[in-house]
Amino acid sequence: MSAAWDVLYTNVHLATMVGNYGELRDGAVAVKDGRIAWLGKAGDATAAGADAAAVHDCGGSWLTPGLIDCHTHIVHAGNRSDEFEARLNGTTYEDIAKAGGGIMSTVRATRAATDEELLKQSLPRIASLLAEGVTTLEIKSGYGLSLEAEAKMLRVARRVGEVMPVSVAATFLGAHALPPEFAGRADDYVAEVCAMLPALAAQGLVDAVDAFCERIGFSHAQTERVFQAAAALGLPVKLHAEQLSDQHGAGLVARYRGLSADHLEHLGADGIAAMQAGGTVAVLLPGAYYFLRDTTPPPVAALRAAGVPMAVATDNNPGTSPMTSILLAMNMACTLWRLTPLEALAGCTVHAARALGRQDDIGTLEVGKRADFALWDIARPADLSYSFGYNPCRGVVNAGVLRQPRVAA
Ligand code: DI6
Ligand code: FE
Repeated sequence: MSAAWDVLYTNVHLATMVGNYGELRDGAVAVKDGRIAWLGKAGDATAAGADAAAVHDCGGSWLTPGLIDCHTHIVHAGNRSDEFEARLNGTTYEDIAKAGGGIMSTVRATRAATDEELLKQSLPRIASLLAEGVTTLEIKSGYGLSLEAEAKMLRVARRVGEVMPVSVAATFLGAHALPPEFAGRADDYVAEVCAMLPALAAQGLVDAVDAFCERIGFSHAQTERVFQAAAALGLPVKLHAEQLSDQHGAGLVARYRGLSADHLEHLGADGIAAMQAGGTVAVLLPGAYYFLRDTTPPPVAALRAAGVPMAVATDNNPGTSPMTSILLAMNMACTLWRLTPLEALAGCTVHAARALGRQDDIGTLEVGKRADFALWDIARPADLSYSFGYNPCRGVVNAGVLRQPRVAA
């Protein structure tokens, strides 16, 4: 007779992230076919009437939904530590840009890399996130800026989900920067981006469409053209909005019922109201704020008061956030911007799932959801936001399978 459950994870405290932390001490979770089949008090598991083919003793650790990094540019070639060092030795941004540095140096390196090289360079960064309990990862294109090179980035993003125990959401960010071939012809490049989209979507490479709406990126009108191309294909949109100035991008993405508006340091009251009405998640990216030594925090209190869900992500990228720690992003969101530890954890679970449009599948511990878990050697969930530079993850479960067991403390 086959057992009703494949695995029962027991001797564990649960933070279901339903409601608040949804704490359930001395709990157990049953998995069947990669999904959560049952959860409750450990003592009730037998009464629930099912037996398990295997039992995993979690040694009194905490179990949360697997963490979700819902905004990254983690697939890219090269890095920019040379520019970091040059700036700290007195070179200006202007000098760096004149010498062909900045984002274009990453575009050159990414264009020059083969699929295999791009994957090889990206995997150690991804492994760092996965070791901290990440089970879902969003990866943007945007350093190719041609059909061929954007397709390569998105293929590599898909490949990451095949070779690593993580589910990947691939986002097309063709409207990230103006490639040199289109200098002075931004509208022509936007037409090119809109033309790339059907070809990339037809290859199954696009889960969502993003753009960089900024004075140094693309205008409100140009961004809307990209959104129209996405809408024509039924693809959801998200936006780098109000990072350096208020372009009213959050209002635009909310009008398209977008999944998320990201960064938001310069978000105004109109944008908050639009996001509230549109059900658009605010994705907060403290790594970029820290690395750029920005001084204008996003309007966290107003977002909270409006009930706009807030997610937290690494924004891993070589220019403004070379950060490969989601736990550090949580700590920064609390220390720099006064999120509570509960908000920070919700920001990397339940609200991050919504920012990817996957709230019915991941982000909380609920029967029927994907059995993606992180196991932690902590005293209480707030520990995840409290310490920094310390990794208490003792195991990661992907679709029910324990993939990274570490030696129990
Ligand atoms: N906003 C940023 O901060 C990064 N991209 C974006 O849209 C910068 C990316 C880079 O400098 O490589
Ligand atoms: Fe970004």
